Amino acid sequence: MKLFILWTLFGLSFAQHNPHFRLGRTAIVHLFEWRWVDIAAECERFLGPKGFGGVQISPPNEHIVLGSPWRPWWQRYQPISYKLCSRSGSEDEFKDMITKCNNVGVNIYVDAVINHMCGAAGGEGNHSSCGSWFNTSKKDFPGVPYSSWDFNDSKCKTGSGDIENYSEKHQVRDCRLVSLLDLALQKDYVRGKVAEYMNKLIDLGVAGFRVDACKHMWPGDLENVYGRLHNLNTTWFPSSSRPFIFQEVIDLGGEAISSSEYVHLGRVTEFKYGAKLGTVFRKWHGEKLCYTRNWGEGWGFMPDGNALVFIDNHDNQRGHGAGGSSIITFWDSKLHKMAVGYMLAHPYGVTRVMSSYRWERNFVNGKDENDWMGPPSNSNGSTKPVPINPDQTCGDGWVCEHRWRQITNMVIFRNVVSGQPLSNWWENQSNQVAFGRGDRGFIVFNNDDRDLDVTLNTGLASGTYCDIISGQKEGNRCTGKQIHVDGNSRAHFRISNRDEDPFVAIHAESKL
Ligand code: AAO
Repeated sequence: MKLFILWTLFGLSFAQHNPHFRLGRTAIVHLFEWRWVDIAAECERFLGPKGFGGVQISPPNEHIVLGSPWRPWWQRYQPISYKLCSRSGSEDEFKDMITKCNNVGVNIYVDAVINHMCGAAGGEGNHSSCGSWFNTSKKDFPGVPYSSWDFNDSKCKTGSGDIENYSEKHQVRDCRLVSLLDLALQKDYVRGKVAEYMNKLIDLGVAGFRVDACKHMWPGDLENVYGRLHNLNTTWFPSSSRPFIFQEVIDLGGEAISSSEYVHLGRVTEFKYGAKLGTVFRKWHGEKLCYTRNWGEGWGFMPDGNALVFIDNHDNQRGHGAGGSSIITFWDSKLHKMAVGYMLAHPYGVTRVMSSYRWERNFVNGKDENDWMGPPSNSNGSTKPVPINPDQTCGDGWVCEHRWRQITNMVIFRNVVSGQPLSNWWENQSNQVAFGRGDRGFIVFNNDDRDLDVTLNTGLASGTYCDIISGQKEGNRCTGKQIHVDGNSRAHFRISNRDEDPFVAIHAESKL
């Protein structure tokens, strides 16, 4: 019996670490604030053909609508009910997206906001994305329904009712995060409602969840909710597949709650990854790229099999959440391409690429006063479509980092080298490094203030390869630099520090 319990516990939990990527795919893209119809089109015209493994979508459930035309992006982190109509579209559009993406091998991961409902000052009325009425002073959400019984306030011991001190476990989990009404997840009824919402999504065909604000929920409560979840829909996934779970826990060290309390339940966002790699590529605090020789656990990150990694996310690219000023975003495009390239080449973790929209930044005393700005919108507040330009970039303020050639091609690189160990490390004891992935791929970075000119062992078979950073292989032609690998696997690399992209990457399928 004991063995059986152990088996079910471990069997269940470790299964939730698997993203269930299809067709040898390896990377997730966060299409932040995209509409469902645009995601469906993007799966068919771009993500499927280019080998992306999945999309993290913005929360699909009903949320508060704040002002007109104010509508900050973060209104979607204030649930009103679990009905599937949101700024991104209707339930029918949502279903259509899941079907279209699944049919081209691209998984959908839902951003699940289950720690709380809207802010305490949300008021009364039906200013919500499906028009459900609610009243925050009575804590009444008939759209679910939740009533005042279903919230944690009686457990919270702070004067304000909000979290005041992150070094006290109980208040982080029982009080309100920035005044958001905190759900009582120890209650069977609340657990049931949350699981019902997530199961509806699983049955529709999603592959898993980014679970928002996990630090603010007790691991035991989450374990109970996850334990109630259905297996994935067998139209697209093998039978008995558990949903992929990746939990947002910000752990940069020094707080009462650490990510290790959650790793048995699913993967956890490794926030140290982007913060540290940002410091390295910016060369702050004496950091050098050569110090990443033991990148991963060697840098104090969580075990590889538990980590979900990213260079920036929707919070820290605009000063929310955590990570600080070292975070490298699309605003620093040259460094961003290199850092994302490094992440995708390196074997550690399940990788997520950010895809953003541009907003007008307005720094006052170092803080961006426009950090609230929502996605490109029409005058009635509805989100604009994502138009595709003739050169395949996106228009109307959508940045589409995932469509930048260097980043798309590195997503393909990661697929090609999947399963191969890190090999043939080289460095100049400064900011020039190179490494391979077995006999499948090789990458060289020059982040120094001088040129790189060196002959290296690549581990690749002899032949001429097309560099997928300066160009790519098209038919049997290479639109970028060509790299010649000799019979001893050696190749000569020249990278000027003044190059638009001072890195070079080749792989088995970029061979001419
Ligand atoms: C909005 C308004 C609020 C208003 C509220 C309710 O901005 O003024 O009170 O509505 O009306 C997003 C936005 C929020 C927004 C919210 C709801 O970011 O601005 O509030 O929607 O609309 C903590 C959580 C983490 C959370 C992060 C933003 O732990 O879970 O805050 N992220 C998720 C989402 C996010 C969303 C929510 C959660 C809520 O990704 O988009 O909020 O659903 C420390 C702690 C972290 C903590 C940060 C920020 O970080 O460790 O746990 O994150 O502080 O409070 C150093 C430390 C580092 C520390 C950091 C900052 O770097 O090493 O650990 O300093 O102090």
